[in-house]
Amino acid sequence: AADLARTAVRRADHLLAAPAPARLGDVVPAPAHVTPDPTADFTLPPDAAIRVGADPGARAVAAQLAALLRAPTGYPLPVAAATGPAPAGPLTLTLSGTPDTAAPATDDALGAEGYRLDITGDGVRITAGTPAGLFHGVQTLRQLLPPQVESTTPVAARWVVPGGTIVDRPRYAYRGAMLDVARHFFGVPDVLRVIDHLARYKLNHLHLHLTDDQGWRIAVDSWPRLATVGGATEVGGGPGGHYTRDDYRRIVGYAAARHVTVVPEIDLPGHTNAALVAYPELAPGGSAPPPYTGTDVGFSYVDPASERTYDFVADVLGEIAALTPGPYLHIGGDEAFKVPADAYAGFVERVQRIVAGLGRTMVGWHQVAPVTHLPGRVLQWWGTKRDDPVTADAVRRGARLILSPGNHAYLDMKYAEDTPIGHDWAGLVDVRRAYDWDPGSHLADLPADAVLGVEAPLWTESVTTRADIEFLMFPRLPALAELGWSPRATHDWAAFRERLAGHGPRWEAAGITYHRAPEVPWP
Ligand code: TNX
Repeated sequence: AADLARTAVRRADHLLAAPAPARLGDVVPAPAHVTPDPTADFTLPPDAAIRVGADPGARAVAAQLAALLRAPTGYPLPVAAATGPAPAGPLTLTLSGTPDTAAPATDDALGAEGYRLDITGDGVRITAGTPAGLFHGVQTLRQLLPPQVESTTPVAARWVVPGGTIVDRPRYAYRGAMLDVARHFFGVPDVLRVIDHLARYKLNHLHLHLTDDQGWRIAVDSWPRLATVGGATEVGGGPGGHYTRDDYRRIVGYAAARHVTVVPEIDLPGHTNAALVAYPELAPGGSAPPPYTGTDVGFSYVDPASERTYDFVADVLGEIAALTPGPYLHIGGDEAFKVPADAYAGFVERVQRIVAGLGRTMVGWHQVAPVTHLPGRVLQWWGTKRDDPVTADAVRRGARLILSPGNHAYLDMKYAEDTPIGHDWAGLVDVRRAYDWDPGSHLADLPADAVLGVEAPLWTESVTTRADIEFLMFPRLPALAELGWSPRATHDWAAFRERLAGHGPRWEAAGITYHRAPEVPWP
């Protein structure tokens, strides 16, 4: 009865709330092309059906759209097979043509992830060359519905979407976030929820920092003590934990269903204290260090002079690659302060051949830049300056970049002096700072096409709960997502903060914790 009463109150609240129709351009990340038609708003009728063709990927997106809408509307929303060349709406998903991934971002070339959204008085049609494009189109449609669409229980609302056409595709192919599950361990449900957050803002890569001094978080059959011993610690002395192979498969599968690619990181040769506790034979000198639960960096490393180390690397990366469908293996490479430069270079060169032998592309933090390297290598740049000659030189030698400037993209930086968790070594990163930089021109002496994309890392030395994760991600993750997706011509802080403000009620309805940043005009 108490539940019913609460539901009744909630319904009444929503009926009283002034209807705030979204404008067609009120989308984060900002779409490439928006053509509103105020005469063509569409209202979802209770008997609406979703039409979709035979392609299994498209049908999966239709099922996701139905699930998204059923919860708040209470409508049945059957998914019906489209018959004939022009299936009748009101909600239609169409997979059209072949994706032309090489074409420039024009209206008629939607590329691998673009979509077209047509809203008229009669219905809504999403057209794309790929299921990923349809999925991104659904995320846009979701934002154009009233905020109550985020409710997980039925609410009374008028389900109106603004009329017009959006034609949209991303600026960069790589748009990601990183979660450090090593400093503090986060279980599968928390990771799946982070994937939902990424998908909502059209981010398409989840980088999992799986190993560090304080914990090893993934089961490896050939070296079982890595997880059972190396996984049993975390910052602050908590119990830690690790993913079984099935856990990891579940994460990868859930991500794939949301068009998110998992990028696993095994941090080498430094940041390896947990591995050394589990297997002292990997340590220089061969003796086990004590487990580490503090927050210093740079003191540990696997012995680059020992053949056993390369057996370990090949076994671990082989097993991880077998579980990971995506093209990337991230080998870390940061802050190996105790390893002399030539030994470090030799180690990274050998590891990158192991990665290439597994048919994967190596990603490393930009500390690997000076090393000679195989074609296609990706560097993740986390500097705080506007120029980096060593990285620029690596780019001239063929490397490509993922940009994660610490003073703009790091989600573990505090928003302000009084932010209760987080770091400040790269400065304070408020929402404006997270938004006001241009990946295309941020680093000097780089050709624009060297930039593969952007990523927002979240290190978790001070992050212990799901609410902590969300508090640091929202609203900075949407800011980063817009830099990765939207054409530079749409970049405008004043407009962005208005659009962002409209997401506060959505996050509240979805139960997402966020920082009510003072520079955003929340309703
Ligand atoms: C530097 S950024 C690190 C991490 C820390 C982080 C804290 C990078 C590649 N390494 O080990 O967690 O600073 O902000």
